[in-house]
Amino acid sequence: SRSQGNLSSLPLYDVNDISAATNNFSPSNKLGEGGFGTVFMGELDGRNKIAVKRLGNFSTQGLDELKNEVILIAKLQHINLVSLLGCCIKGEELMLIYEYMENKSLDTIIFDKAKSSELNWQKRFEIIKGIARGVLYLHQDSRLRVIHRDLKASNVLLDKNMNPKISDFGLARIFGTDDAKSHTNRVVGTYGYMAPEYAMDGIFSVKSDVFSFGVLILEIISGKKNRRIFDTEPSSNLLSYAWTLWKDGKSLELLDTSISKNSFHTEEIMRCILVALLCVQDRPDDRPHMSAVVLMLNSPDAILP
Ligand code: ACK
Repeated sequence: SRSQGNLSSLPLYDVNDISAATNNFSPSNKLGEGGFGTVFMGELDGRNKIAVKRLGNFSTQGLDELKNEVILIAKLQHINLVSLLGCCIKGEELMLIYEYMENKSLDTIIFDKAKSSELNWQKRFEIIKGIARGVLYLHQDSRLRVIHRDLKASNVLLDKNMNPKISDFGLARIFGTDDAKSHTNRVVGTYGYMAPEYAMDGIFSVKSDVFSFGVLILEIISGKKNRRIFDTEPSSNLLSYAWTLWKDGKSLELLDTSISKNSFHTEEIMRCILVALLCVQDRPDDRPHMSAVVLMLNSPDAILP
């Protein structure tokens, strides 16, 4: 049963309809830890599979702030964002109910040799483009402008058709204008994906998400975790490095062997790498906006430097 709760338009579910709650969040149903809380597998009304995020104990003020954020996030609807189906409040506890994502997170696949071999280039490219559309939607929706702040492989979930959906908006911040920048003393996010101005000075903007997205592209293509990529070449030299590789035709060295065998897609792969390298530039102003990223990923004729 659901009712319109005080969380504005977000359906409010009865705790008795959520199996994960009625079986007292049994550890065997635990999917993992996400930003702000633990995620459990469950069913809604005994039928539909769901993921329930159980938020930790908050102070009354913390809970209020969180509710505000949830109200905003609930308005975001996009095929490349994990949908928030509703919530459930039990005393001081808040549970968020999400659609269930059969294929779990991207990092469980791309960094696993056996599993990643099933992910051919075409699928990887679709995943990259899907994530890009999701981030673009967050950045450019005219009612709400959201900066995710923690884009990474473990925050991209895959549905049963391997469509990517961005999750974990716990750290997201909402912005009014395109070029707004903000400063925080509490840098949250994941080292290795963080833009330098954010990691060092706490400055975040749409361009800090663009940086993380660039790292994500390189991971999806190479099957290597972010740190390794930056160990090989300093990021400021990466762009010229990619050009050299492209010109010399030995580009595929960087790549996961399972996709590099198929040279048929060389142009697309290199285009992706170039987009990624534009995204991970040190200066935020040098990085493209997501609208340009989506354009470059989709169009063979997009102008590159
Ligand atoms: O990689 P995973 O198994 O997939 O571990 C993480 C963990 O919970 C913490 O985020 C999983 N998870 C989160 N949301 C969902 C969801 N909607 N459907 C399925 N699994 C989820 C995620």
